[in-house]
Amino acid sequence: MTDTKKTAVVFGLANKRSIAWAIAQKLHADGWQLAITCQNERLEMEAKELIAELPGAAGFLCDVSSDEQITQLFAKLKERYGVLHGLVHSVAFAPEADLKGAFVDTSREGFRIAHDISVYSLVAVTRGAAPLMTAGGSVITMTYYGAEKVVPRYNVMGVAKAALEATVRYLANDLGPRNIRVNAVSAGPLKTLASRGISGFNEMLRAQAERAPLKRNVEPSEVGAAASFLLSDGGSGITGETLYVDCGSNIVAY
Ligand code: NAD
Ligand code: 0WE
Repeated sequence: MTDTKKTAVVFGLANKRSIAWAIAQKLHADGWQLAITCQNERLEMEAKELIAELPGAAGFLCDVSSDEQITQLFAKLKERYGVLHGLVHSVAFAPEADLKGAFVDTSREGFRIAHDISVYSLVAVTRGAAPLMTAGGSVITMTYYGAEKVVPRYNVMGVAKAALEATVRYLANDLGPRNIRVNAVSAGPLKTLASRGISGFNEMLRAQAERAPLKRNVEPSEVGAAASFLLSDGGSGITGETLYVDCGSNIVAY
């Protein structure tokens, strides 16, 4: 039976609030076999307990800034699963100093790191996964509205997300002939490790809910559901797209 299951690798699990966790839970409920990766040993402790909640799921370590770790991970996945059908990229990082103050003050190193971890990593892991996606595949990444409109303090991450959305289109064009689809999910603001430290984040959530056509903030489970749709056969005609899961916020001016 297990070899009739589709297999996906998920990048970006840190804790129970991670978007990667909401996506993994939904994929597991849909019957996917999961390989879930985590950045380092420090985060692995908590991640392991979560992964244990999903029977059949396995945990791996992979720092996406390392080509060597990416190569080793996909060698392990090839050995264990043979074929991959899905990939979830839910990873971003910019140095804290570059997510405050003015964008014009972004350091060369902060710009490089933000783009390396948040954008290039999608290219690197997709290249690693593609040879295993011999029956076609679906890749998704997580983006945010700050890619297209200025969000105060999102700064270099906004520029990185713009590059990420363009990267999705170029990857989709490259891999389409192999029936590998590549899409982005643009989530409305959610309370996670990556957003908790942002000053004024609660105020942002409140203002966003008021403006949104659905008059509320998005739930992690709704992001998980959209991700599972794009990974499923239901998404078979969709590639290179950015799908908004934001209670409609992006369609209104104010
Ligand atoms: P999170 O902190 O739970 O997830 C970010 C993950 O990136 C963490 O698991 C972290 O370990 C991982 N990561 C960072 N550097 C890494 C590296 N070098 N190697 C491997 N992994 C690394 O926060 P989240 O909010 O779940 O973020 C997930 C994705 O969703 C990000 O791309 C983020 O930009 C995006 N997103 C978040 C929101 C939001 O409001 N929280 C909204 C839209 C999009
Ligand atoms: O993509 C993100 C957050 C990404 C992120 C968060 C951090 C905080 C801790 C990347 N790098 C770091 N580095 C750290 O040191 N989001 C979409 C959430 C988010 O972050 C914001 C937001 C929103 C929304 C930052 C400023 C303004 C709005």
